[in-house]
Amino acid sequence: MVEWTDFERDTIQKLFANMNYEDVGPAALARCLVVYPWTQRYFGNFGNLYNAVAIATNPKIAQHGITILHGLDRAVKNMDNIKETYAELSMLHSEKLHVDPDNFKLLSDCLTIVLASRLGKAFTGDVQAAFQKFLGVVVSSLGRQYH
Ligand code: HNI
Repeated sequence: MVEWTDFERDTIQKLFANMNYEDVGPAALARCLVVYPWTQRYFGNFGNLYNAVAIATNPKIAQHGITILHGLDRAVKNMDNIKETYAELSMLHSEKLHVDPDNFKLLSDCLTIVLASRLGKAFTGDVQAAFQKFLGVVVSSLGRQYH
């Protein structure tokens, strides 16, 4: 069971309340596919992923980036119950999509970098610490149904 300080809770709620999902989600997923090209293998039916520009302008990737952020929303709304909240999504990624769980961490790092670029000075060490802790719980919960 994860303990959250008031600052951490408040920071996570505010970060997501003020986040532009249409910007951050697509940018984070596109970055993940560019920086870690082996992650492209799961998106074989998403059309053109030929280079960084193709990935950044691929509407299916953009849409899926937004879907992922809405997936994170569930954890934001259930910060005390993230493990159970993601039981089904973890099963889906494991048994149906066969996504290697190491990739969750890679995507979460890209999300951090994109958010840092958008927030600039407001992305202080304390804010990053809260965000990384939150993403760490998400990553571990998404990986729980793997065996
Ligand atoms: Ni992920 C589908 C959430 C990481 C590959 N993913 C989803 C869906 C959600 C979601 C929500 C839609 C489920 C449904 O249709 O019921 N994914 C998340 C979250 C993370 C994550 C919250 C981590 C932060 N997914 C990843 C990673 C990969 C990934 C790292 C691969 C590298 N996900 C997929 C694929 C699908 C998917 C592939 C199916 C897409 C489709 O539409 O065919």
